[in-house]
Amino acid sequence: MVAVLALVAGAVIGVVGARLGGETATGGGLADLAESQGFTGQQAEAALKTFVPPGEYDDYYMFASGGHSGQIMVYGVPSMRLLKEIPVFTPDAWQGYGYGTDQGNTVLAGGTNADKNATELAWGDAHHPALSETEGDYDGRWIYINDRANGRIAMVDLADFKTKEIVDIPNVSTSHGGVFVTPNTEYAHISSMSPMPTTESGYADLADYNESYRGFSSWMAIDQATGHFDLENSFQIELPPYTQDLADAGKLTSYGWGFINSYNTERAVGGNAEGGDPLETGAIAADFDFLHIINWEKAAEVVEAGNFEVRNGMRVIPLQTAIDEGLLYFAPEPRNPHGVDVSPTGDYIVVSGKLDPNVTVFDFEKIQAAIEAQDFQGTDDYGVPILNFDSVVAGQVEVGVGPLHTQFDAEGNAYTSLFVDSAIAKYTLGPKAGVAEGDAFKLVETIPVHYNIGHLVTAEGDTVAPDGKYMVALNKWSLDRFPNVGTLHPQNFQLIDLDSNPLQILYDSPIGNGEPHYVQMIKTDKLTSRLDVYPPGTDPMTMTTSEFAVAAGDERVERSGNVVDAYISATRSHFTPDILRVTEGDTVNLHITNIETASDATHGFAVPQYNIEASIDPGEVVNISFTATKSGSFAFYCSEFCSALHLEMQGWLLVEPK
Ligand code: RUQ
Ligand code: CUA
Repeated sequence: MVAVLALVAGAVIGVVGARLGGETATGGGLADLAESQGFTGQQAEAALKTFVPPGEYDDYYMFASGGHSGQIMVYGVPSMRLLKEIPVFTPDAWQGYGYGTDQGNTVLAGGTNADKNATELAWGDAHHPALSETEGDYDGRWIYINDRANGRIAMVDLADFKTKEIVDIPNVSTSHGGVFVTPNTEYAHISSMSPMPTTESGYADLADYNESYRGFSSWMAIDQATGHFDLENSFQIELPPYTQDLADAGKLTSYGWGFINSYNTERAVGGNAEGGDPLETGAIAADFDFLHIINWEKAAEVVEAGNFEVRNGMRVIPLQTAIDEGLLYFAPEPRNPHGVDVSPTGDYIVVSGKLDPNVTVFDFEKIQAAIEAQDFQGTDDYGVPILNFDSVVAGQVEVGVGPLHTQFDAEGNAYTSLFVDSAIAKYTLGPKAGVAEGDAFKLVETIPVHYNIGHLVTAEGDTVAPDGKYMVALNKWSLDRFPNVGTLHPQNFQLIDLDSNPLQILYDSPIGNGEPHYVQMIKTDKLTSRLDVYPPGTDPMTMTTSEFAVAAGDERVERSGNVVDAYISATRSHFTPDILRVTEGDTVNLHITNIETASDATHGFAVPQYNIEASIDPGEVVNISFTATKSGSFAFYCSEFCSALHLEMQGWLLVEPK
């Protein structure tokens, strides 16, 4: 299909009609069809470039953060078809996540850590997804995503597209854009956004902000066999109380290093009703904030050598130790920066400032030389050395108003979203990205998008080998682009053809859920660990055979005092046993095995009045524990339309009154 599209790309519609016309039922009618629909040649071309014929697959998966919905949405590119929503921080009834199953409930509860005095959290603000990598390239094993609201991080297993773990990050309360994985997924990084008191009570008055509040850069070690977080081998680096924002990992030449933007290095705390200025006024007072430059490889050695403190169960390198050991440096960056993105070769670190029309490109080699030569312009108030700006900058490009985030292609170009201008700027990087000296750091073109773009993504754009081909603009406003659906408008993903010259928008995709923040795009065929069907009796939480699995013929109910354990099988179109008799007040443990082996033969399990709903995929074992608090006769049923006799797939939970 791609070859056909490549053939027709750039052709005028008449040529398209001539080439394909003989094969179509409309007989030479493509040009006529386009004309009768009122399409321009360019629009007809765009339709052909995004069309994926029924039954064929997209070239890419796009994993989009779901924002307050707490989910990850999976799209196909270039069709922009929504393939799935993976529930992460919020319950999802269809997938039985958070409605009574031990698996879903345990994962969701994983983030409600006592050290924050958190009450049970029923939502998360899913922000920045990070696909796992091997040698700086997506490997399709896992995806990590943070909860901006509550400072948590989750792991989704791409074998079955299910959330397997949520952890609460000690010493961190909120986390915005500081998520990335290191090039071999040694660590998933997450930094704090708003600094928090380091006092024992977790409280300190804002008058003590400078002394008591601190930020943290967290390096969550990843178990290479399972993708789970390995808290014992994780560590944090204490940071000054600035607002640490977007972050990215060094790669290739800058392997072993990480970069975090910051703003509000002024340490404004607001107080506009207490005689002070609003936070925004104080936070933009200085001309420069600080790019944090962190040597994580060396930090891991410092921790291994025992040079850390344990705070709230986490190994922490205190700020002074980080300075003494040469783990942390600052470079000035134009005020209130937003995105920081490392180029594919790892040589350039691109910073965009919300309030500066330029992107500033730092050179990693120059940073290393400046550190070596102690080429500092001073230190910040906490003693962190600040590198000389002029010594570490490779170039600046004036791109437009409100630059936010940057992505890359394979030809040495960078693409930066412009929020205020509602546009994307394409420009060249420098010689280390293969650009001739005379062409370096020049604006190539700007394409308008609709409207108020936040992030953008190019195919495999965060790897050492971006594909180019497609770019998606993640627009916060859609305004007039779609028929009115009320006062809350959808957001708008716009697919852009990176091979067209000038850049061309191919497709508008309204997003009726959200709000999406960052997305990543990976080649479909890289997800080699994908399961189609679980091996019989699998517990998805461990991906091993469940101790509660049953085979056909082994179904049984065991009682011990007031505890009832039922081992149930599900197959088209019955549960065995299909009558469960318990007494009011009993503890009921249901262990349901879907004994089907056929792909897609999923059954549901819903119990009226008990808020129980499970999805049991073929081969899967689901455990449901509850107390039979309500007496009565409850007709449980399979909630997935599984077969011709799906409606007959029901049974009785009889709770006899005490
Ligand atoms: S950053 S509100 Cu991803 Cu532009 Cu977030
Ligand atoms: Cu099983 Cu419906």
